Amino acid sequence: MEQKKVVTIQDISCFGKCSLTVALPIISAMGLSCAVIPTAVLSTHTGGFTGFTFHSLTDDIPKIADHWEREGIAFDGISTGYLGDERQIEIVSDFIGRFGRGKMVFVDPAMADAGVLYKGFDMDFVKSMRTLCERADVTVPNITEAALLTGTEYREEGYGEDYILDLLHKLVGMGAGCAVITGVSYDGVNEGAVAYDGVTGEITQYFTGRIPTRCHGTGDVFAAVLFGALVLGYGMEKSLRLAVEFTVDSIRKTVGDETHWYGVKFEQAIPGLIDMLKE
Ligand code: PXL
Repeated sequence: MEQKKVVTIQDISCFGKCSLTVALPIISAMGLSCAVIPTAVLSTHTGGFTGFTFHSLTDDIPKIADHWEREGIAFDGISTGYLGDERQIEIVSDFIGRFGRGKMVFVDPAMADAGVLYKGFDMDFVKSMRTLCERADVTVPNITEAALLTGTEYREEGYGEDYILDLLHKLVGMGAGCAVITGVSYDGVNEGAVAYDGVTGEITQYFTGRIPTRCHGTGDVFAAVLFGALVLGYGMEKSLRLAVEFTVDSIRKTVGDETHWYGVKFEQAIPGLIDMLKE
């Protein structure tokens, strides 16, 4: 049987476990053929490191697209993650226009967490990211990103279902086919993700025991599994369960190891992910 083929478009942070160095191994382990477009090369990610290098590959993206078009290469799905600036978002949007017709377009607006934008981003960047989310079949912001994208007040805790549903309705109202908000905890005891399908109106959610810690790169881990599972044809219910359980398992394997502050040990959770896929 022909193998499903996807491309993921995000940076390579050479050290630090996020974006491509997380997406590629996870998507490959799920049995998909995963092509990449590295949008930039950084010596490390920008969370917790200072003095990192940043080499943009924006101008290579149209050339890669031109070559792939000449070769007749096509994909079953396209996912995007951390992007460096507004021009890069525009060029990635153009790539989606050329390769994404009728395919799954999955956008993780990786730009903020815990109520604050990542280093180097401002509200113009948010505005630009909104245009990418508008054309996504599935977009997966955390609460901070969803609040920024929709111009809604950010709430760290003590919110209820109505707050999350309001964010989801606004995201779908912008044009996203389906919105999934990650890192949702109503009671501080359980944490998970809530999805709203703008076409069917269906709400799907999956929660599991919350581990009270913040680890870098967990949004990228979650996005890789959810994207892979949806392209493989699993429904939202199973896909959300796989993504939440794998993310939590990666965190569980990391907490308590202070030498591993820069990312999660997702590698050690991969055998469990493969078992869950077979269920
Ligand atoms: O995990 C998201 C991410 C991806 N890539 C880079 C980052 C971050 C978050 O800080 O800095 C370069």
